[in-house]
Parts: sequence; C-alpha cells; structure tokens
Amino acid sequence: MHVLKKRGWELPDSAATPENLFIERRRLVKALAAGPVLLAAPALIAGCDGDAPKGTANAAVTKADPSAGLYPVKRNLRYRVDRSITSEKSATTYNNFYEFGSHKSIHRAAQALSIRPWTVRIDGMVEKPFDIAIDDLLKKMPLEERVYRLRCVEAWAMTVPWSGFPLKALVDLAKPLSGAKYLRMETFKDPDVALGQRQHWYPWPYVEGLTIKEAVNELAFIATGLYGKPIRKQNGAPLRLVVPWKYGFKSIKSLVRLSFTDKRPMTFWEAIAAREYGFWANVNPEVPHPRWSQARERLLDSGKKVPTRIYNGYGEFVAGLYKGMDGEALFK
Ligand SMILES: Nc1nc2c(c(=O)[nH]1)N[C@H]1C(S)=C(S)[C@@H](COP(=O)(O)O)O[C@H]1N2
Ligand SMILES: [Mo]
Repeated sequence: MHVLKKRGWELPDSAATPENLFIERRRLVKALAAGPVLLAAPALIAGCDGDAPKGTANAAVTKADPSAGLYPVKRNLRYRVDRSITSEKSATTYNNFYEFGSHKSIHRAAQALSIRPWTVRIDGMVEKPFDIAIDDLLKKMPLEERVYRLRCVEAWAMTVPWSGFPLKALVDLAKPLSGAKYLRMETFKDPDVALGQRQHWYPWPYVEGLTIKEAVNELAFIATGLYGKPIRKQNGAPLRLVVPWKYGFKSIKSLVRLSFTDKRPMTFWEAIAAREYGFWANVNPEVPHPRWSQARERLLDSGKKVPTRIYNGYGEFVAGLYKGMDGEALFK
C-alpha cells in the first residue's frame, strides 16, 4: 500500500459535501442546454449534511410486512465492531436514496415504494435465468444478524445491525457460468413513485457492481432486515447490498435484478462522475476525494469525528482480494 502525503488542495473534513452537489449543477447546465426542463429546485440545495435527524420511522409499515415474523435473527459474533451502535432513529431518518430525492430526509417520500409483490430477476451468465419472489427467496436463505460499520464517501459513518444473508448464498443459488467475472446489480425504476427518478439527467436505474470474487467474499451481505425488523423502505427494502469495506454508494438498495457478466458494469456514480466515484470505491483515509479529505469521518448521533481506517477496518477479510492491484483507482 502506498502512502500519500496530504496535498495543498486537499480540503478539511468540514468541506465534505453531498455526493451530488457539484454534479447536479453540472448536469443541470447540460440539461438546460438540451432544452426546456421541469426544474427540480430542491436538488440544488446543499448542506443537508450536519442537520439533526428529523422525523420518526414508520412503524405501521413494519407491521404490515409479511416477513416481520422472521426477525430478529441470531447475531453472528464473528463480525465485531469497536463502536457503539447508531440509534435506529438516525439510521432510518438520515439516508441517501436518490430515487426519492437528493437530500438526507427522504424517509417519508420512500414510503411510496410498494415492496409486495417484489420479484428479483437473476440473469446473464448463469445456468438458467430465473425470477424469484422476495418471500420465497427469504425462505431459502440462511438469515443472520451482523453488526457492520458503514462509511459514506461524504465522510459520515454509522454502525448498524443488519439482518440478511451472505451474498454468496444468492450467488450459489444463481449458479453462474465459469466465464462470469462480475455481478451487476440494479435498483427498481418507477418514476411514478420515486420522484427523484424524474430528474432525468441521472442515469436511472441505479446500478452497482462487484467482481465475483468480491461478491463471494464472506463480508458481502444482502440485508433484508435492520434493528431486528424488516428493513425500512428508506434503507433499501426489501433487499439491499451491504459491502462494509467500500464507500456506502456501493451498497445498492431495493434490488430487482442481479446479472452475471464477463464485462465490468458501468455503475450509476461512475457514469455521472468517473473522476470522483469509481468502480472499486474501497475505503482509504489516505486517498482524498477530489473535493475533500477522507482522513476522518463524522459519527451519526454524536457528531464526533474519528479517524477513517483502510478498508473501513475490514482489511483482514478483504485486503487479499486486491493483491498486486495497488493504485489509487482501487480507492475512489
Ligand atoms: N438505489 C440506491 N442505492 C443507494 C443509494 C441511492 O441513492 N440509491 N445511495 C447509496 C449511498 S451514497 C449510501 S451512503 C447508502 C446509504 O444507506 P442508508 O441510507 O441505509 O444509510 O446507500 C447507498 N445505496
Ligand atoms: Mo454515500
């Protein structure tokens, strides 16, 4: 691992801005140049970062969920953290889910998403493509709870108890062909309920990807629950990826499709700003974002700033994946 020196242009932590701020200005200018558009003014409001969490989580929705009886599940103590668990209120009211708006308070808007029926498509380089309904999938998968840390590229962090299953179990179910090298994942697209998807200068649907090796790493997890309950819509119900050693934008929400491929997928954020958000996105405090430092992170709840760790502290599990691949591209 190379060590980078702090550079003159590197900004202090306090300068970290929402992922979209600069991009939206740029894309908006492009969109305006292309002809008349309906302006989504709130998209240009910056500085949500740092606001106190607002509102309450939606209990009624949780009760109606047919998977509610499955939780809580047993915690897997192999994955330990040295931080206190973030309050449920913060984790469910301070979110990034651009489908519902490009600010942190999308939790109410996200309730418009209907999560039953919900079908996941498995296709591409697999023995036989198939669709599976979420409740059938939940019956087949080995559910457990894992407390993981999550580090957003915007330099805030939380520590939460996800419930769900190792992504490897889903890869095994899919039976990929030996030539498959990448797993491409896709979020639903429905601009009628997800009003953020009317911001047409974004490349909807949200797409993310991992190498198959990353996907079958023991840490890669599909969350279907959070805090011992079905996962809330704002956190990516009914199923979302969690890859704790990478920046939060890799942990794609509300999945409808997983495709196996031999080509590296173009991801949502890479398509928007490849200079800033790459395919690998492994956490590294020594590689600054082009517009701010990644050296420290702000903990939700306390607001305390603490040092960020290489691979978000999960190097013992994942550093081996990147042997011989040293370079800054791995860390943005
Ligand atoms: N489909 C989708 N997935 C997404 C996002 C998004 O906007 N859309 N935001 C990502 C980002 S930037 C982060 S930091 C995490 C936030 O997850 P949380 O709201 O559950 O904390 O979700 C990620 N997954
Ligand atoms: Mo993020």
